[in-house]
Amino acid sequence: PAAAAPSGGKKVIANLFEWTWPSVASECTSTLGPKGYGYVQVSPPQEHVRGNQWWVAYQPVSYRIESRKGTRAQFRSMVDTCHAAGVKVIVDAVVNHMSGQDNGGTGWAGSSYGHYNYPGIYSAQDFHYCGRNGGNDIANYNDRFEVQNCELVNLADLKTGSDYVRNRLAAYLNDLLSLGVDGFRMDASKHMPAADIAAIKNRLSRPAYIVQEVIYGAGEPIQPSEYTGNGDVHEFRYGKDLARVFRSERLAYLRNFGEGWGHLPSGVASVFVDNHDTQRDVGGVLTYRDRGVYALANAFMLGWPYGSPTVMSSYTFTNRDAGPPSDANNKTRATTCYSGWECEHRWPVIANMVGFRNATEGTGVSNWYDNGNNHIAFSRTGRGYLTLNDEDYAITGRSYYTGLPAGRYCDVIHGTFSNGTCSGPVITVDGNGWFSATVPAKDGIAIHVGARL
Ligand code: AAO
Repeated sequence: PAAAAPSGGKKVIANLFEWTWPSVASECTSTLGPKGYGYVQVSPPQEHVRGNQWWVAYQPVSYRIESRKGTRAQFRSMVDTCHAAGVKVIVDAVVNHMSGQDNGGTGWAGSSYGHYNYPGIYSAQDFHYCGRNGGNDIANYNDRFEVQNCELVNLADLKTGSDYVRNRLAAYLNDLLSLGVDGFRMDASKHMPAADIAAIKNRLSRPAYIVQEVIYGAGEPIQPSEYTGNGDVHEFRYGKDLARVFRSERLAYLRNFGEGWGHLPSGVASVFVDNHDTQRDVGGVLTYRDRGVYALANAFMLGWPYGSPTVMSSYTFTNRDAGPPSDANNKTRATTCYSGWECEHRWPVIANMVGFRNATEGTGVSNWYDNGNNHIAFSRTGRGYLTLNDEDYAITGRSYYTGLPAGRYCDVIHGTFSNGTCSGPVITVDGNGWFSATVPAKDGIAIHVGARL
């Protein structure tokens, strides 16, 4: 399904949520490329309704590439810059609906529109009107018809079953492909039948990576597994389960994390510790607010061979609707990390574990060890070794069997490897594949063949 994934396996995605195009471009060059990220996922680029909230981007008004994130020229230049840095670009594609404004208005780039009228693009006949719940809104997720024919929070629901709408949506996506885009996150996929997404995908001018947003809901009739024929699907259970394990259960339970937990098949699962919705609306996931534990959870995700991982990059917020820090509106200046922008993708543990992921791609897990509680360790056969200690105490002086070639390895949890040197502790693996070390409380050690001295 993921026909356009780069050879040698799927690469790590950084989700630069709400970053402007010039900011994304400079981050590709300075950080994403050098750290080995394979993709950047960017916020919806089409013209949207006006407002300061982040979610205005999810209310399309036209398909002009003209938005708070930047102009078409800036978008194109960003794609080119990221490609030059070895980073592919995934666009958050809002194709299920248009705006949710009852009285219409003027879009970001000046296009006027009505709730069910987008001049030159869509008119009244192109939308669903389900006539339920005192209007057209979805109320009952246990009703398939309603979820796919009513409106998600008042957003004018496109008739994705019609040829006209399919062609128009494909034209938008093909325009993005012509600008060099490599893939799409299909927003609100649950609200479109899988066959409609397939029909749009079939109209694309070339293969593209597809990942669909279908939030798993226990007992709901529409299941994530229905969509795997089109490409990858976000596995929302992953972040929820991982948070529960770190917060109130035992890391030892992770030994079969993924399919063994009823999650989607690894080859089609898109996973993350949190995303822009879960960090706001669904209690219980780990986020940047959890600092060190969040870094450890991401280290596990990147170290564990299940699914295709996305690293979330957020901005600090207290109000769920609040847009990003002010420099998002300044399209000429780079986003400033650590001043309102959390930049989790730059946190040393997370960024260095991207290198671990790349160095261990395609290998399985062996030499699993756990203490029955919150200390775990495993090899990525012949390529790397990760141990995490989520106990409240240090594990001192234990020996670990890695099966790795003898040598001196950079501990990439505590140091960065570059130009043959390690800025942190060096782990020595002996001729039999063992090393001894102390793992502090709430900490870890990671070594891999790509960071060997
Ligand atoms: C804004 C205003 C609205 C206003 C609207 C129109 O907030 O008041 O009516 O404008 O003017 C984003 C924002 C919205 C914003 C919207 C448009 O989040 O606040 O509305 O832009 O600007 C469902 C969908 C899923 C969707 C999610 C938010 O299935 O596709 O709702 N996510 C995407 C984007 C999201 C975006 C949109 C879609 C729209 O990622 O950012 O909205 O483009 C259950 C169901 C899920 C359902 C959730 C929430 O999930 O299973 O399908 O998601 O409920 O309704 C546990 C359960 C799980 C449950 C979950 C959450 O995990 O296991 O079943 O909790 O409760």
